[in-house]
Amino acid sequence: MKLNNLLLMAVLLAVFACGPQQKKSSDTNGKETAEAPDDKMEWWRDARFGMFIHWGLYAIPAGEYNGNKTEGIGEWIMNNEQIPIKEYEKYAAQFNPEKFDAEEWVSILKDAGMKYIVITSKHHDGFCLWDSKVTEYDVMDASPFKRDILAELAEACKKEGIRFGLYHSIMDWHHPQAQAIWEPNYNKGGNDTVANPEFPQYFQNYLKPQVAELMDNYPTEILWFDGEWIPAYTTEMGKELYQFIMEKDPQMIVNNRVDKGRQGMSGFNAEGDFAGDFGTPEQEIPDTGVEGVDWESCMTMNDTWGYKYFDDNWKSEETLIRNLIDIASKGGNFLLNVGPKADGAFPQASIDRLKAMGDWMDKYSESIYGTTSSPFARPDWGRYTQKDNRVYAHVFDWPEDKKLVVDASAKIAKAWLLDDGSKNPLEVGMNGGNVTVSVPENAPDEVASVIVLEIED
Ligand code: FHN
Repeated sequence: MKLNNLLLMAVLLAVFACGPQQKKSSDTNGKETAEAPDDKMEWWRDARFGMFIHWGLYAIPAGEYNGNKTEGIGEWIMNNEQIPIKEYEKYAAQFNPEKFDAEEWVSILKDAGMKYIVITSKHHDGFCLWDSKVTEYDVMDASPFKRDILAELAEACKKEGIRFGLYHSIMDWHHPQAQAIWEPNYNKGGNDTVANPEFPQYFQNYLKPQVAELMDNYPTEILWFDGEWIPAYTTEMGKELYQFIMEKDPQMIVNNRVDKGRQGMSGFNAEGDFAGDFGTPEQEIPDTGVEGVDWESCMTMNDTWGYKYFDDNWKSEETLIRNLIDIASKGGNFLLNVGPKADGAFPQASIDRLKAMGDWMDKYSESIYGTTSSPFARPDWGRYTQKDNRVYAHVFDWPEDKKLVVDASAKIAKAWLLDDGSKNPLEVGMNGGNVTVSVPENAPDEVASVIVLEIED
């Protein structure tokens, strides 16, 4: 392994030596117990690939307010276009997604090879996609739709064996005890300047009761918090909220944004004892993972999380497939976002990309599900993943001389093309001091072909 990678690994290990991703758990008194059994993360690690959904009132303006196309991400339109609360609330009366079909969403997700879903129960704008008992600012009371979206989606997931997760924003621009004192002192960048002195009451009497509703009323297995960066929210609150969740369900998987450890978009925890079960790099893939540290890169397909009708900057199918492989090669999960339209339909561009990812996964999911990070240095031609005594070589750049140079440390017992069901062996030899695998002239897959390297015991 190159020196710079060793140095990076040493730095990351030092930073995460006591990080919560080290599978620590707290007993009921909040004291750290010994290494907790790691069963709760097992299915999540094996899954490797999930769907993020950002959906809410912001899909109605879809990026435009008063004729102005907002420059920021779609779900921030209330803040970025300084829409007064009473004005924004009017979108609730328009929220009637007649094309919403939970089973269709889950069918698209499952066909793409995704194993879990994380949907916005409530984003920063405060509007709830379920029938909350602590507010009427929800789909059941404030909109003509009057259907429990989370319940319908959870049921559809259960039918298809898809794990159900919920995003929940700590920051809340609607609740009078949470929002910064922003009207008329409206500010850009959310309510992160003037902390509301009543935020502790919001935390105890609104945020925690809503989290309890999301745990009690739905088969929730992941809680994905966000909006934790505001000064009003403290690390003491973060640890209290994590403990509250663990006491209700110790199997619940909770991201590191429940506390204050996240370091911006890098998503990994700073040094120190912060709560949370996995790191959350956002719109980026870390250069390397860290053994024993769970993490998940969340990314958009274009540039926005919530739907914007004019955001056509879509990533290619090749980029999305190779991102999944790159992330898995580093031992991470990929949470890929869809921003449904106001009518409840997925954008066609999202559907097309998910179909292409599913076609690739139909052939090669064995090299993604249940794998761990590469045992070898990153090759120039692609990425490796590993599962037991098999190393999967994902070849982006097919060798013109039909000789794939593999890691010199690889002791290969047998090699074959993953999509060759008969496992016809490929010739393994030495070529100019390199270990090589002889491959056919044409790559089986133009985006990423996979060769199985069975490693000698
Ligand atoms: O502010 C949010 C943003 O709207 C979006 O939800 C992303 C997705 O992880 N998280 C926050 C920005 O870090």
